[in-house]
Amino acid sequence: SPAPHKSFPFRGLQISSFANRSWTRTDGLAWLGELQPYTWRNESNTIGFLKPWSRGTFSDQQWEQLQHTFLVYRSSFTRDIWEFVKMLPGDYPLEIQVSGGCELLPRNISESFLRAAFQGKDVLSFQGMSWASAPDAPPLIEEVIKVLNQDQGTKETVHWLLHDICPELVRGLLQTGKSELEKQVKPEAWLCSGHSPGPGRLLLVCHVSGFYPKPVRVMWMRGEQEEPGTRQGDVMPNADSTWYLPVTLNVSAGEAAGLSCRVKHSSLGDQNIILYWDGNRVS
Ligand code: 7LP
Repeated sequence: SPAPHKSFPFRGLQISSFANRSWTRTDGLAWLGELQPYTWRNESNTIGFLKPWSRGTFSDQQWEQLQHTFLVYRSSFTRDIWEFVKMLPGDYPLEIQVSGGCELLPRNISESFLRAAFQGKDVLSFQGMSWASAPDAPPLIEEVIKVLNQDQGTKETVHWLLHDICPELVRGLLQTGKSELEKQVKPEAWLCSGHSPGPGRLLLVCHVSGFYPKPVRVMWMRGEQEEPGTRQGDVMPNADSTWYLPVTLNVSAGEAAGLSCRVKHSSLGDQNIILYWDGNRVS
């Protein structure tokens, strides 16, 4: 298959909360670009497929093996942390986040990573063939790393997951999920004036909505010049899995005439949307 022209990073996330000596839960989820193909709730013993294409090109048997690997991992991880807490100073509650994934690059190269955070701060990562502590990690992490690095079997499994399984999974998902991943939906745009920021001033709002994928560029312009005061709002989700973005400009009422809003989006090709502010409008 041809090299993908856009990149779709794959990342798996694990969120583990240890409230006290007996209460814990671990949830997992995974993203491919801005789509979420997998979920794994603490209550479930199987990874949930959220897309019709989540199986990728793996066989049922390959999925069973992966499923089994992750099930063993989840219970071992929980037991490990309980052991570490007995060994080390520090107390509950504990919050551990693990993230890992890969991205296919041109020329059949792929890049992988795996790292873990403790109480919201990066503490360790997997580098090459072993575990390493993050800069500024608390000293107790060195003890954890010593123990982890003695487990050759786990290091080999992690290496296999990161460098063999992950890129192969992504290669399959790019095929089975192609049409959804490459979906393009054109934005609509309209102009409004917002709450006046003060006497004699206008807040011009350029609303852009209904576009997919997420990257978009919206600028307030005077002729061919971008207005320096342009302020991007937050990109917000619509209910139909498209995006919405408001972009504002604070101007004196006298300077509003001659302004326009320009929208660039991949779905539009070279045809930008350009809307002109009507200086005579009443609102
Ligand atoms: C799969 C191997 O996460 C993220 C994906 C990692 C997949 C690892 C695995 O499950 C555990 C079981 O190992 C035993 O059986 C294996 C075969 O099934 C092999 O034979 C292996 O040799 C044998 O030991 C193993 O128990 C492992 O330790 C599970 C957890 C590994 C792990 N570590 C990284 C994240 C830890 C972050 C801790 C941070 C922390 C800790 C304490 C306080 C603060 C912060 N292997």
